[in-house]
Amino acid sequence: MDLDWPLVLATRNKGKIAEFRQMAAGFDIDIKGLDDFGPIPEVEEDGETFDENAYKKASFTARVLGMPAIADDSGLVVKTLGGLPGVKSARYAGERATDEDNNLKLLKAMETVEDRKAAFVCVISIAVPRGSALTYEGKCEGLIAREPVGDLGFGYDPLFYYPQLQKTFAQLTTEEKNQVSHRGRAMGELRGELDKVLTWLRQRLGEAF
Ligand code: ITT
Repeated sequence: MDLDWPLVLATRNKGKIAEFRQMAAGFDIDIKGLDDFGPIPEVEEDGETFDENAYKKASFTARVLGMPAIADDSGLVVKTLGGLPGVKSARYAGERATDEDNNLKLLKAMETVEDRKAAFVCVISIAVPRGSALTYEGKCEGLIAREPVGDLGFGYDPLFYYPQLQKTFAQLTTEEKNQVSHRGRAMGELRGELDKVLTWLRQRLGEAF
């Protein structure tokens, strides 16, 4: 696939950027993160669903930068915690929480819980400076481990045990994780419609410029 413009990933999360870059390896696409553009206004992630937040991040960034943007809103949904940390996954232990703070809080909340079922969810939204956006969703089911295992990946990866591979996500290489993860699956959906996406983008950009 060839794009005549850079693809802006509306994220400052280095773990996400690394995974998207790995997925795009082999394609001639120039992927940029928000940190490549210097200071730009922050979008408020106050939506109640992954869908809403992904759309907000993608369309806000596309408008501010005047070029197409792709955003990922994702998180961990734990059944026995009523869906928490959910859309608040990045800020579960507080506004400035680190991954370690969030993992500790989750372990504490799950201390006496027997049912460890959880799912990672990812919604990817592609937006242009004006108008609607396209969205793709991916989900991956697993179990919350009793202690952190592995040091790869980011976020809740050390606590997300994937039974099919008998490993946590933090024990998988980026390539291995992308093959089964929520983000990899959402991107798989997008790739399945790539021709449609490119036509959609070219039409909208033709109108915008
Ligand atoms: P941006 O909004 O800048 O993209 P963010 O980290 O704030 O970065 P989200 O609001 O989408 O992104 O929150 C996602 C959080 O969910 C992330 O910080 C992790 O804690 C968790 N998460 C999402 N995908 C994950 C993955 O693949 N592995 C581990 N944790 C993940």
